[in-house]
Amino acid sequence: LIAEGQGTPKRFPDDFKFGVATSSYQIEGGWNDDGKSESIWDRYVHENPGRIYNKSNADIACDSYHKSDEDVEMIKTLGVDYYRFSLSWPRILPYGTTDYVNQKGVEYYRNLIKNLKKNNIEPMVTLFHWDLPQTLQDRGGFLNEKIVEWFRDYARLCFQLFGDDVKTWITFNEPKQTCMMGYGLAIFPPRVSGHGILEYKCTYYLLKAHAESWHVYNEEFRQRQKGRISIVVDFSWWEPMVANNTMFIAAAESGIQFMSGIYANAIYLGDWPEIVKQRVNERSRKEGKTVSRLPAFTEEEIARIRGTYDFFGVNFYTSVLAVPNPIPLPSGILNDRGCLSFQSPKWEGAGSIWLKVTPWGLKKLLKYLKETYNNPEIIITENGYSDTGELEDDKRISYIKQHLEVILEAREEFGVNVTAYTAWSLMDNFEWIIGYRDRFGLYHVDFTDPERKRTIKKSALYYRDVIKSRCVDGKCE
Ligand code: GBH
Repeated sequence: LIAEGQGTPKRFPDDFKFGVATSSYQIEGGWNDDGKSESIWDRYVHENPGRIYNKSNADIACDSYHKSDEDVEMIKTLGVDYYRFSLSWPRILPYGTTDYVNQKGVEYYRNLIKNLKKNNIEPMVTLFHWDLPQTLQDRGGFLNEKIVEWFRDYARLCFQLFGDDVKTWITFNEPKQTCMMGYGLAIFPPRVSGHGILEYKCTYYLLKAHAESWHVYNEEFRQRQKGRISIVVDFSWWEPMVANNTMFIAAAESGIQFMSGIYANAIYLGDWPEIVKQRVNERSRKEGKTVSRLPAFTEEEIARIRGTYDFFGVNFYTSVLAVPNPIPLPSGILNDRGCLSFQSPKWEGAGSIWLKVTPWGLKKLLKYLKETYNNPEIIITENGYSDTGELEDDKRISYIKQHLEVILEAREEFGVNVTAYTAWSLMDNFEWIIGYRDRFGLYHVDFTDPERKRTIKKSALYYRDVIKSRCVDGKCE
């Protein structure tokens, strides 16, 4: 029954968990229903329609605000152990702070959570998946140190409200998109150009906000609620473009540290990654600055942030090739990192230009995470494939299958402690600035239909069979 001793292990152990994910802004709609206030994404898409593919927005999206019962039915069909979704901060706290709680918003999530529990699906809840209340943005957002309190208080409220039923919490999803994309490269809202200063400042406060929330959970809730809480960092695998060349190997290490390690190091090991400190401090000096562009953590801060995790949440989609970039460029995180990234034209593509199919990269990444971060328990919190929405989505099946295979291999060959896999996404949804063009769903959503009709795809049936059989082929020979 089990392919024991036949090379690649094909079967997942019974305690390995499977899930499926979404996020609030990408699916809910109901953007101003029942007292919800604007998030920075609402503001951005309304004021800059031209910056979103096809001028679309997520005012209605999948209309999950009115269809969560149907969503739960779909999740149930998959047979997953858990559903990863996010709470909309401005739906719960329209003014951003806990002075006023929007009961209608709370009720929406209460019903969803109760409904999941009733169907034996564990909720895995992300507190922040990019939709900051606009009112907090108006007060500086992540550049105001008060974000640490705002977020901590919002987190505490959520633990109070939902913590009896929610046992897995995630503070921030992909801090890179908030800090580097939002306050550095200015591609995502609030689109502030950071010039190698603000993206680091944002990261500094975000890490403190994460840590304070972890401490609140640890001290005030853990004993009674018995759950766990961590952060989710997105990693691409960085492969040296030239193997066995120290310059290229160093470029890859710098790339992964500046793009991802910077959000994990303080939490899992303490302080910024060494290479980030070295490079930014040195470059700041050369620029004639008396203070580094990278905020320095005090010893107290390092101690307070270190260890604020219960598992390692990682989103993985793709890989890049690293090339050293010795040309000194103006300040900015992409220049500080001293390397460039490319993707090989030989790699199989997907609907999204940035997404190339590289399961081998996940295998290498899992080994790297084990070795770099002291062998933490790893949960793959997102992994998925985009296309144009076909129902016979064999390429998505192949993508998921290949990634599940390497997870088994990494467990077996390197002893990596990966305990769960989350498919992104339950259904086609608002893919940020790409609008509804790139489809990641296991279910198709018809966005031209006022009912937002959902249709099951072949990949959903495949995933269901994997979960049922616990084998990547969907059956165990
Ligand atoms: C995740 O981001 C997100 O958590 C999720 O919300 C999203 O739907 C999903 O993955 C699929 O994208 O436009 O060329 O500048 C994954 C990381 C970050 C990859 C933003 C694409 C933009 C590339 N994504 N990035 S580009």
